[in-house]
Amino acid sequence: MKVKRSLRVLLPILGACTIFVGTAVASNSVGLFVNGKALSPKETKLDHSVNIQTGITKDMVEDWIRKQGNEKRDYYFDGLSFEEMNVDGDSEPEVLVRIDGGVHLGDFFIFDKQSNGSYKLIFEKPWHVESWNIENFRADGMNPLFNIVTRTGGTDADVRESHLMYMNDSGVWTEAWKGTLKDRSVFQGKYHVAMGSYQFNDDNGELFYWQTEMDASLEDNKQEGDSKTTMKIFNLQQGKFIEKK
Ligand SMILES: [Ca+2]
Repeated sequence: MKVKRSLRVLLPILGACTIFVGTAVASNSVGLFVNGKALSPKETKLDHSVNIQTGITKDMVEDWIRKQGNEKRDYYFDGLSFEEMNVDGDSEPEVLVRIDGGVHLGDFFIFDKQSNGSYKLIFEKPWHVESWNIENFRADGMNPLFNIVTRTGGTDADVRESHLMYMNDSGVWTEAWKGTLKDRSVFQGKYHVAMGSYQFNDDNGELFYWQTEMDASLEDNKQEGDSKTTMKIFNLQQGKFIEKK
């Protein structure tokens, strides 16, 4: 395991109504953003009027995980950070938690506040989550869509993926789409690299995804041969982005 970064300090602030407030996580710094725009400290103060502080602490979150977590192994609580965000249509924030256990190791959880005030685990994956951000697009009537970027891999492989996820009307945290952002592996004595990105067309509800594949030298990472780019289009059908044929 690599040296762990110190615990990131997260402000227990939640967004309300259409204003989304979250903590921008960066090493040794805390910033706030609203709808993707960075806020100055002055603007941040103004937003406290629409936010609630629920007083959730790291110790409380660890306790929930000890009691409700699915994994038999120990969790690496030194790498835990969390953020309160209202991911659905009710008035209460949910708590998104990630444990950074190394480059490719980690855990991801969502806890939902119950009517008796307790928090219930509603989603868990052994994912190393690099970031979670609200998307600037969503289908009509859909809860906010989050881009959750995960990183997996091991010896000779490094994969970064984007999961577009949301809370459906039944309270199930749902993956609407998953795509590769970067996939580097060793194949036939060379690196094989795939780089991808997506964009949503809010005029017609189509999700575009492009991917470029190429080979590179193991010695100096320089490209060998031609690259190949492909494009796919996805439509939202029953809450998931399905490839258009
Ligand atoms: Ca909620």
